[in-house]
Order: sequence, then C-alpha cells, then structure tokens
Amino acid sequence: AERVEKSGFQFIGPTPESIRIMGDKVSAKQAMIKAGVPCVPGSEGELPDDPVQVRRIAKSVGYPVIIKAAGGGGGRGMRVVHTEAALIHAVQTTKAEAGAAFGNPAVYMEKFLQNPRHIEIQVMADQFKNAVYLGERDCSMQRRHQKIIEEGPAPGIPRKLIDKIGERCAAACKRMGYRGAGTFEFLYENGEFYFIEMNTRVQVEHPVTELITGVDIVKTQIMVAAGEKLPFTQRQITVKGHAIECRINAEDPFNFVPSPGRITMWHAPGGPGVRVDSHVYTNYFVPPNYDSMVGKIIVYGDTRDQAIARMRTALSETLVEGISTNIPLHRELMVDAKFMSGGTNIHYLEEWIAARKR
Ligand code: MV4
Repeated sequence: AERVEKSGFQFIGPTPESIRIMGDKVSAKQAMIKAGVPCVPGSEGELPDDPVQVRRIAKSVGYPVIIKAAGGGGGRGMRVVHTEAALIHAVQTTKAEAGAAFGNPAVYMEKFLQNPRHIEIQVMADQFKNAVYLGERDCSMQRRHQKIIEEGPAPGIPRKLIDKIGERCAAACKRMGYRGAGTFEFLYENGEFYFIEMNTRVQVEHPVTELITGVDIVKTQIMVAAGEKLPFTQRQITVKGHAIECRINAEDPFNFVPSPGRITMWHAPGGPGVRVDSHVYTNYFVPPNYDSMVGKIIVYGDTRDQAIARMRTALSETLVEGISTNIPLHRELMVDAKFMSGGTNIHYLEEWIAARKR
C-alpha cells in the first residue's frame, strides 16, 4: 500500500485534495497551527528570499535551526544549521536541491530538536466529518530514516497527554474534511509534542495499532473509501496491552548491504500473541530492485515485558535460509538494557550500531 500511494497512483485512500495539502509540508503545518496541533517553532510559512529577513527569523527561533524542503519528507531535503555564518549558504543549497528533487524550491525553517523521540498518532476519518484517533506508536528505533522496530503504547508518555494531542489530531481531520487512515508524525522532547508531518496512507507499522485497539485498519480504510460511516466512535476506542513490530529485511545484519536471492527455507513463528505479515514462502526469490523488507513479526502482550518476551521467542523460532536477514540484529536489541527500559530517542539505534562489537 505504501509503495502504491507513493507512486502517485490513487487506489483506496484519502481524497486527492487532502493528499495535496499534506504533501506540501508548509501548507500541512499551517493547517495544523490553525487546528491547534502543536508544531515546532519556526518560520510559519515559506522562507523569504531576502537574507536579512532569513537571518532575523533564525535569530528569533534560536540556533540550531533546520531548513526543510516544503516538498520533502521522510528525511529528504533537510539541512541543520548551527551558526549564522552558515545560514544563507545552507538555505540556498537546500532550495536548489529541493527544486531539482521535488520540483518545488520552497523551504521553511524550524528550531532543530537535538534528542527527540518519533511518536505518531494513528487517525481514521469518514466523509461525514467523523474522525477518531487510535492511540500512538513509538517509531524512534530507526536507521537512516528507515524504521526497524515500532511499538505502542509509547513507553513512559502519560495517557492524558496522548489523549490531548489525539483529540487535536481528530479535530484537525474534521476541519479539513479528511477521509481514510492517516498518521500525524510528532517529535517528542522534554514532555512536549511537536507536529512535523502527516502521512496520508496506511503505513507499514499499522499492525501495532490493530493489536492494541482491536481495530482492523485496512478493512476500515476500505469501508470509508467506499463511502460508509466509521463503524466506531472515539468512546469505543481503548488502548489495551502492548504491541511490538520488528521489520525483517533481506540484508546483512552487520553492514546492512542488501541480500537478495532465493529463500531456500522459510519458517514463520506462531503461538499466542504472534502475528506475521509476509508474502514470503520457501523458494521465494527476493528481487534485487525493491526495498529489502520481506516481512514483519508483530507481537502482543498484556505488558511491554510480556511482548518483549514473546518477540524473543518468535525471533528464535523464525528460520530463513538462502539469504541474510536482520533477525540477529533484532535478537540483540530485544536483550539490550536501554531498549528494555524503553524511551530511547531517534539517535539511539545508530549510536548503538556504531558502538556494537562483532
Ligand atoms: C526534525 C528533527 C529535529 N528537529 N525537525 C527527519 C525525517 C523527517 N520526517 C523529519 N525529520 C526530522 N525533523 C526538527 N525541527 C529531526 C528529524 C530526524 C528524525 C525524525 C524522526 C525520525 C528519525 C529522524 C532521524 C534524523 C532526523
């Protein structure tokens, strides 16, 4: 679904109008400010051409700042600036790259948050202005903007705060007439949420939310796309238990080089609270020209500790022969003390890999 939507071919999903608004990060942010969704402090719109004004905005926001392409997203078209001396060159370079890459040279500025977590809120809406939020996912465990582990609920974040932000997200959906499944991405630092962008699609990590809410997101997406009403209200939604997803990639677990080829043996794990989403079977050929994800193992537990225990067992039961996968990486992370405590930030995995001993 993600590849289909990113290709620009609309199959089942939100209206082209909401996809257009959210595809431009400047207009997305302006819509969120109007709807009362908290955003990262910054330029509140496209940066002007006048260097004097750009310097003034950066000074009032405070360094470090980040310059982002309006047409970017997912980590493309961004540049961090630490000093006024580097500012104007960085803005010009980011604009030139954005024009070439996205066909839109517009850029905006935000305060650069140094150690945030990546927390996202799942929403669903119908064409009758009903909208609900389905709790949150913590997607901080990523490498080079590729998520590898997602979980929900987010460890250590008060439910009352999630509810407050979730209500704002649902209200924003109603205001803009959003339909379908959507995700509001936030950075979370020092107890505060800051909206960064919205994804107008069903995402890879949606099973985490399906397990902790009991909502079938794909079924509901198809229902609302066909013009039906949302089959539940906000009051009927509760978050219960804990879910963790490990993305299984066909790649070397140490140097991350892709490992396409024939899978000579595939055995998926099972048992209570274990779900596997994959298209793979014994003798399946992993093609070399697509992304390397070959499946997802998702576990549910009454508590986070039980979910982790189930994931360890599930990973140990999984057999993949003929190619390399990142399962050894996941097995190490599931016994890592910092992961087990919960609440690691977006830099943790890359720092952990750099310090990892083989
Ligand atoms: C940021 C940020 C710090 N401060 N914005 C990267 C992907 C894109 N969705 C937004 N990104 C970031 N925006 C401000 N104002 C740090 C990142 C970022 C990041 C965000 C989420 C998950 C992983 C990340 C890895 C590096 C940088």
